[in-house]
Amino acid sequence: MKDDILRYLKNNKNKYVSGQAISNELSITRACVWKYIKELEVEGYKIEGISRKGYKLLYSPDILSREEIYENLNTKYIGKNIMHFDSLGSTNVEAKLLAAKNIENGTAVIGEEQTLGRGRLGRKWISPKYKGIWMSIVLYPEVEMSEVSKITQVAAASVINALSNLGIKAEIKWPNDIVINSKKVCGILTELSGELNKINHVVVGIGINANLEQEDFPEEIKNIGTSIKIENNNEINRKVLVAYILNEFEILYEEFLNHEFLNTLKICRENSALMGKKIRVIRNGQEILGEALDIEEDGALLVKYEDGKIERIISGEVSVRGLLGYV
Ligand code: BT5
Repeated sequence: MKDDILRYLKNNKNKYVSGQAISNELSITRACVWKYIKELEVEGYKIEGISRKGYKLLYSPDILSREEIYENLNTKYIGKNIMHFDSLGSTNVEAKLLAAKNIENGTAVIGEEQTLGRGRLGRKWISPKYKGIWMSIVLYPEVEMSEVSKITQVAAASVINALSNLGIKAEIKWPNDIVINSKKVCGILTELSGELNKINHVVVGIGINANLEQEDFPEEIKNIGTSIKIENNNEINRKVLVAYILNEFEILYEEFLNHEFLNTLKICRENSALMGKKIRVIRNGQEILGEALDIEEDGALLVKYEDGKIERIISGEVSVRGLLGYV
């Protein structure tokens, strides 16, 4: 009901709406309207109330709740259901629990803060409060297991397109990082639950350093991590970015389900931070120098080593770094 009142106020932006009009519209008492308005104020909404004129929404807080994201969302099912947490361990872990209970396809789990944010292979992902986008999408794709790693690239391409819609240029460091000026602003963690050749669910986790400050990064990742705010000298509107990512994701994910991967591939190739560059391929602690030649149609990275040998690298089996630094 509180969400309905908020929606009503948002639909009547810049206008006063009377308590009576809200109470008629939603079939609740005026006392109830007043109670919910007070609750919204506690959440950070600024609502002006003037007797005989009514209520007007003056300000919405910078939170990633369903109501805030809906304004810019135009998907059929991706992000239509949003589970918003003020704080939680990890959105991927929560999303997997919800997926095991068959929560609806496309549900997005979003946390303002993660206390146990996760990277690949049990690594940590720092996720300070209100500073970033920490989000996981629940999916039930009917595809071969070997196809699932492509969803990481669908997500990376969606982030690139969404940022580009906001005028921000970023690059993909194959397979799961987005970088700006050679430093990481986003990491993607795709996890799968399945048995034999049947996928139960896939959770794709996207972590974006939107408005982190230099001091939000612990010493050990200061050299590899950055935020969009630091690189662009500008605060980013997190709720718009979330909606844009979900919008882009649905388009490219639908194509992927229809075995059309070319658009994603094109975005990944054209915005690659590695293509044509000298790279270090790190496998079991051993480094080999090579050059990134291409991203193949199935999403594998094609690398040519100094001895002339060419290898297709499947995501996840190795780490890829730039010659001197992270990229
Ligand atoms: C990733 O792992 O890059 C995947 C990160 C996925 C995070 C999202 S947030 C929403 C969802 N819920 C989760 O719990 N996770 C997902 P990997 O490639 O393994 O990189 C991890 C490494 O990046 C760490 O070992 C650090 O060196 C570095 N790192 C940690 N936090 C970072 C941050 N906020 N920004 C940049 N680098 C970071």
